[in-house]
Amino acid sequence: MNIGMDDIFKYAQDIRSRIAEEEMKMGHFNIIITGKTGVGKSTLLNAVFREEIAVTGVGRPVTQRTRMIEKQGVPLRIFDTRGLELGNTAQEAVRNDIFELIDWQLKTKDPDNFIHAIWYCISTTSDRIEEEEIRWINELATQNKHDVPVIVVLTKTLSRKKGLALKSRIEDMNINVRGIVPVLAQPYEVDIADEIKTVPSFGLVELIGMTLQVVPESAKNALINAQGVDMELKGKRARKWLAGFAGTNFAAGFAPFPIADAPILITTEISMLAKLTTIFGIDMDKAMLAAVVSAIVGCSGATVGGRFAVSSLLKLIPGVGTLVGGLINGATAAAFTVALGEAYIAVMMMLAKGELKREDMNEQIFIDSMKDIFRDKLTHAQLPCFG
Ligand SMILES: Nc1nc2c(ncn2[C@@H]2O[C@H](COP(=O)(O)OP(=O)(O)O)[C@@H](O)[C@H]2O)c(=O)[nH]1
Ligand SMILES: [Mg+2]
Repeated sequence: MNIGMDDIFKYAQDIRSRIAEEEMKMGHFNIIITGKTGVGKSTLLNAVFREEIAVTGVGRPVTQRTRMIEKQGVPLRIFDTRGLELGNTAQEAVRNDIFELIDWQLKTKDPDNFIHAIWYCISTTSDRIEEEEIRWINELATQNKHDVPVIVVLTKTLSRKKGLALKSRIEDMNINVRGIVPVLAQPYEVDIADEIKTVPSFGLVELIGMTLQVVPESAKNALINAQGVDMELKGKRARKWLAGFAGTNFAAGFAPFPIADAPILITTEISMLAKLTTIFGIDMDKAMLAAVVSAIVGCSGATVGGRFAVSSLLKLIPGVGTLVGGLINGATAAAFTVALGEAYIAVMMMLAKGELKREDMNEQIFIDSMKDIFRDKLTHAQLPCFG
């Protein structure tokens, strides 16, 4: 039996709907970012997160001096403060705001509202660090009621040496924060003897790694999804989830079913693709998902091979040979599903790294390379032994 593009779009639609459900379930990573105006908070946010959130995100005031920025489809809420550079009264107001915000979110009793981390930004370009500011950071770190971890971000670090020197000077001031990370969020251009040199950005992967260590488990998936600097982290998380998934879904007790009745994607596989997309944090629209499904069945024409394609793919799995009695058992289904998940992760990785452009996904070259990856994963699949 053949399947047509209508069927493919129906699968794409199903995956899309499941992605929306998974996004709802995932919850948010909630972060306060603070520090004086001009230290580079907006620049940092735009460099770290996968969407230009500080520029395009709509901020709504949550208190007099704090606004909340969020963006549809990104599991992230940023609380951005203003006025720290102003006089004592304004500073006092910002401080009260931060404590109140932490308190207020806590009182909702909904963990999805809790503040998970605070980034306090200090510019490395300022000549001196004010003891008063360090005292305040210490107070923030030790006296907030929910033990929200504070990380000091040393922004605009043009010289790593200077950044590290500043870091150890702050450490010597007995500050009680979870970490101090020098970063340069955006490459910096300098004129040296009439020549323009570029200082490359750095420190962002370290900042995400450190933040990931100190936030609660419930916020980790949202953070990994929302960040856009460490793609390997996304891949690692997705693969880890995938490893646990197959074992629980196709274990002993899985009723073998005839290949003649097999849909191109079973419900479990649709759920898997949705979950992997949400862990990774990538915007896969219907057309892209349709391209992936087309690639799985192996053709891009109006009518494709359907079940025949799947059965010939199954035979690639070592040890399966000819399908006995035309039945797919749990082990075969597991191996097939894991290979599909791995191929899908590989595609998301290529998209995230810019090695694959979304507009190229409808091209034969994408379909061929997805097919190759999938076939390779199948050929190297291991049949799990259950129970
Ligand atoms: N090249 C470069 N410029 C930066 C960096 N961080 C901040 N800036 C510049 O410093 C200025 C203030 O940054 P901004 O992010 O608006 O600071 P905010 O007030 O704390 O949000 C802007 O002109 C930025 O372009 C950086 O990492 N690299
Ligand atoms: Mg700003």
